[in-house]
Amino acid sequence: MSLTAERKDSFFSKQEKIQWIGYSEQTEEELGGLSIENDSFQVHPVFIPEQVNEDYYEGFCNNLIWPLCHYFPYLARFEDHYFEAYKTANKLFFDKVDQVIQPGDTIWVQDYQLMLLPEMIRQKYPDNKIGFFFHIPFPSYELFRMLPVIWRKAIVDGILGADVVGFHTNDYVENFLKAARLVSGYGNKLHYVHMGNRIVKIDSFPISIDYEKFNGSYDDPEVAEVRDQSRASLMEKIIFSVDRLDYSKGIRHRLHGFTKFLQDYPQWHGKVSFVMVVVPSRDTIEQYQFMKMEIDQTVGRINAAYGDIYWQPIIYQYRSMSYPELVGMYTASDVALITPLRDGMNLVCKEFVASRKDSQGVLILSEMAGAAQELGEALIINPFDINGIAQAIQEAFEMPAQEQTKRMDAMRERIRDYDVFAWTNDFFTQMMMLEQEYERLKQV
Ligand code: GDG
Repeated sequence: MSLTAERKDSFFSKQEKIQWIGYSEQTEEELGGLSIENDSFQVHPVFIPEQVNEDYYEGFCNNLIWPLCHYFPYLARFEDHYFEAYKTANKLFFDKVDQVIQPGDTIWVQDYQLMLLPEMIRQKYPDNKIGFFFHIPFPSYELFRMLPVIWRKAIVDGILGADVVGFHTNDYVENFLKAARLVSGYGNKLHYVHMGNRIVKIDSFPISIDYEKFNGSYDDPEVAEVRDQSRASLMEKIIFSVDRLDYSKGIRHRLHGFTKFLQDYPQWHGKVSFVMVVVPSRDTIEQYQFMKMEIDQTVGRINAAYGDIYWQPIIYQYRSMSYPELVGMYTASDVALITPLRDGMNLVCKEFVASRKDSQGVLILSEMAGAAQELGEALIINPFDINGIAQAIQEAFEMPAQEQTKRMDAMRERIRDYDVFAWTNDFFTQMMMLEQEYERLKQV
């Protein structure tokens, strides 16, 4: 995490150097003892043997937990060796924590790859403060219960090794509390779970972005150049989307929605460019390769059916963009079209809004993204409703500038007031205040 100088009030900037523990793609030999360290943090690599990592990361994490939590249960694969590898990998992370940890250290564990780690740390270090943050949706109990009993109990108990457990939205909090009650019998009072001699707070912390960085980039010359060039070379109206290649992001539904728009509103033929950037991700998994092929074919079909020698409706790129290109496109676009079928939060929509220093542009956002709960001024759509997507594009294109400003400013203010630094501070403050807060609530 990088911190800007302006945010001296940030929790981390008042602390000792951060010890960052993370998986290393390079082996110990390849890394050759190289250590990454600067004034603010020091990195400690965790080496996971290739076979373990395949079953752990591609297996348990991406072939099971990811599809289950994103409501794609038919893609979930339940293999015993996945869970064994998951335990082994979490233990390797624990071993590294064990080498680095100091009395009084606060440990912040991130995401679904490490759900067993908080409890492992708790058992050996009962007095250290531990936080856990879950970046993807925590699913309804009916999906969670598809996991074998031993696995789901290990996950709930593993997470509850923390003092504070954070999710993006209240819905995910409620889902987790229900799982904790039904899987392990833990009741809660006002989102505090009682674990014998300690309490765990379960709460929502909607993750955010570095608002000032995106807002400030508007005037960056490289960003302005991309903006100017895109506006000059693309059509009158520009729609933009960018996501990792993933079935949860609703890329195919978006394409169907755009096709319906072209069918229903022919007045825009020759006047709209849909710039769709898909960033390669997990492309060793068969499901992702198949999806990529389908996207390629659909884009080809749409361009062939509607385009002509002067106009190509979809400009499609399957590779990542540089930061100036990304913000250049955020600020050149009339519409950001964000249609996930499920998304823990979705940062792209927040970045789009923060980048719009000109207070123009329309955000079309899926109700299935955690961010929709904060960004009610967007045009909220159901990504499965193809007609709804088409109508929202039409509404966005016709929205008066004044109305765009009103909606955009309301969203910008909200993101500015709760940026990623506020998010971090919020989480750490709750960890530090846990016991006092609990005592106070008991009096109420
Ligand atoms: C997970 C959850 C949750 C993407 N392409 C390029 C690029 N990006 C950057 C975006 C944004 C990030 O990657 C993507 O964040 P998202 O939130 O949209 O999605 P996930 O990767 O699925 O993240 C999600 C998040 O965790 C945080 O908790 O919001 O729900 O799934 O920052 O800007 N950046 C550049 N070029 C690209 O081509 N420079």
